Amino acid sequence: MTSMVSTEKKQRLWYSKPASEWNEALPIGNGRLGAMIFGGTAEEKLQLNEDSVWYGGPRNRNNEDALPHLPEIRRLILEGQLQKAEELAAMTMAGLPEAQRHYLPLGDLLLSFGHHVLPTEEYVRELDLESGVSRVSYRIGEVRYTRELFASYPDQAIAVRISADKAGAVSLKARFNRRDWRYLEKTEKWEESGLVMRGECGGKGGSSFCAVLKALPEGGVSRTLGEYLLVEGADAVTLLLAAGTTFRHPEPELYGKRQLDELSRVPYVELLARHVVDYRELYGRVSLKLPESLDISLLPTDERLERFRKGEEDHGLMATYFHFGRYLLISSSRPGSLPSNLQGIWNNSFTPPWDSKFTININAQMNYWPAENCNLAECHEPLFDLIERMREPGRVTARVMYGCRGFAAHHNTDIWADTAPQDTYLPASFWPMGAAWLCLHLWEHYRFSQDRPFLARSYETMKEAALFLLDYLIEDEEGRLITCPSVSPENSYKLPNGEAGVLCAGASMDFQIIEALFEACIRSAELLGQEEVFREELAAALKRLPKPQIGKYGQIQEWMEDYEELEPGHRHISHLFALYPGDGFSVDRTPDLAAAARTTLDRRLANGGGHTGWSRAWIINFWARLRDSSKAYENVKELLKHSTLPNLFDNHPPFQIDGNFGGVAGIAEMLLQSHEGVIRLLPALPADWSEGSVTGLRARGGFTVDFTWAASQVTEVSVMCSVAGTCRLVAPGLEPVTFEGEAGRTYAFSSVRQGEGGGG
Ligand code: FUC
Repeated sequence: MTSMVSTEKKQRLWYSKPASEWNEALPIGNGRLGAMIFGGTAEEKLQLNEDSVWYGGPRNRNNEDALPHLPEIRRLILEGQLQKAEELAAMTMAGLPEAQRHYLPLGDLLLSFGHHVLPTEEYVRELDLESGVSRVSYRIGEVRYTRELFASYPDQAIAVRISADKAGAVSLKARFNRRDWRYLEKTEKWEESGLVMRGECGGKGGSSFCAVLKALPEGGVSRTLGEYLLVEGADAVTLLLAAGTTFRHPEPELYGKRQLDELSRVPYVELLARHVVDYRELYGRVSLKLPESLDISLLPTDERLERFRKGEEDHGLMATYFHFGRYLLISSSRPGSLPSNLQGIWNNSFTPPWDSKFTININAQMNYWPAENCNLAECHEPLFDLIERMREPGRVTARVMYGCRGFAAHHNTDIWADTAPQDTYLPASFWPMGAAWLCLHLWEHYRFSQDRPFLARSYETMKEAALFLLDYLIEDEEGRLITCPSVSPENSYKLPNGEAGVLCAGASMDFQIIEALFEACIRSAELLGQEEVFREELAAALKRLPKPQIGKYGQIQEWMEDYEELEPGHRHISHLFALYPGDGFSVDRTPDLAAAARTTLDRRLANGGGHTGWSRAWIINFWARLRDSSKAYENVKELLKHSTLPNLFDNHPPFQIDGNFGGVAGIAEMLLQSHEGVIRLLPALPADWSEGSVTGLRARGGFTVDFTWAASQVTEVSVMCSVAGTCRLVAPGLEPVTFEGEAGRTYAFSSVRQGEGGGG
């Protein structure tokens, strides 16, 4: 097999050979339906996913023994009798059973091309990030074969187009598989040009699934034999695939067949055009240019990654990583889909790591960090929908486990919005802050969009999360309001007597989240002109929360007491929540806390921190907020070197998508920040990125910003105001500017001649 070096210059991942394993395959997705494409020549495999294929139905797993034992657990913790407290909590607080539901693969579509006797030449496999299309192309003898694959959001189907430059050269056999044909009920033909695969996801109340395939040959014929679909002697063929479950459709088979019947009347070029238009509308909003060496940029992606690991510079690869992350969000989270889970939507395991569900003590939130600042706010919606669905189960959890009002969730949730604790893993399970943290995403969406109707709709949800906490907080001996029991996800501490503990009274992260949520509720109620009494109640509670403390090493204390951490290099750095994604710690407003945050990071890193992809990605965002460009940059490089798979998926290990999204957010945060009422450009620009440009980044306040820089100074900037408001702009190379923006107008500034530019 010979490889071909591309001469075109576009944002893409490309490879000169088929994927030899899943971590080399390329993902396509429309938020709901996804496939991993291996790109084999004689045999092609599309490993398929549909976001609602999960094992089992909804359950009430709340442990009724929690509430009667809560006072005892609290007393034991406050008296320092941790082992007893933990033993009791493990039995009385654990969900029944311990585990929530898990995500499953839909199956495989196997294509076999029997024509490959001669060697394959000029092989290229690519994922074109600019159109959201994957292609496989190669030559056998005199014939060039091309495969084009995409997952269309407007048409809710996967399309595979196989063509050749010689008439009648396309023949194939297609069939479905699911775990060696054991985890499906039936595969059968659908008339002479289609196949159906159906089955049960399993478990009581679990969904049924169905996938449907249809071939539309041009020239040649299609027919079905047994469970095979055959295409013979065609000039080209379009394969369309639809799938669904009873989670959304009472009769998924009927849904799939109708879908494909309708789509088979649409010419392929139109399907492709509709997909590309839809995809580009999102992807095209942002561009990023960094200095790039043309020589390297023409090499296959895996080769570039390998060189990068060995220390070769490749800013272009970092830009591709940034764009690929945006591609992944568009492909795994669209209105109407479930949120992007631990693996986005791409999972090939029937017992995936951490169930491939939603871990809400960092991971699911990190998936959505780039949604607002990278101008993909629509992709945030599935998370908002899940939060809404969590309210009712969360009310039951709040009431049954804790006797509280409002709604609560722990460190995981699943397709059914389960809010009872997951696992009996003490460092993580009994942490009641999941709903509160998620609700801050509603507030962030408002901060970026200034969308009042959205805020009005979301306010009650945020308020319910706050109500739970108002009730959950207890008064300590000093009259402070503290959380108990809780944990600092997922670290343990050492008591002075040497005993190790995880359950605690008052993890620093809790107070930082509560402060952010209560302040968001107060601000929202003010903006909506309502609930003065509730606002006062929140404000009074805020005054009684413990303040962040600086510990004996000059670090931010992780707990209320200055305990030693059991793992000083722990991957979670929860006590810096207020640095990022929160904004309570600030270089300008709270320099002492910012300095302590820096010490915290230095200590974590010196002790081996950042060893998982998402942890490294969080660290990038922390350094960006501390405006330390070289540390932020160092960690971007580490993310690519040590936590990135050949297909650029993040490697926890194993594959976990949060690091991709956290990495994208971090790069954006290095270029633009807007959390302090000011748009600050290039707050953490690495010296190596001294030239560049970016367009389409969003800033809080309803602004969209394009800018160019040279010699690390901003040369041109334009700010589009989607709503009217005051804009403060700070950028190296420009005098600080403040202006009253009018809705719909764009304001331009340059380092040479400053002033207002073209409106409109
Ligand atoms: C948290 C993390 C793990 C992993 C899991 C999905 O529990 O501590 O590293 O990311 O979520």
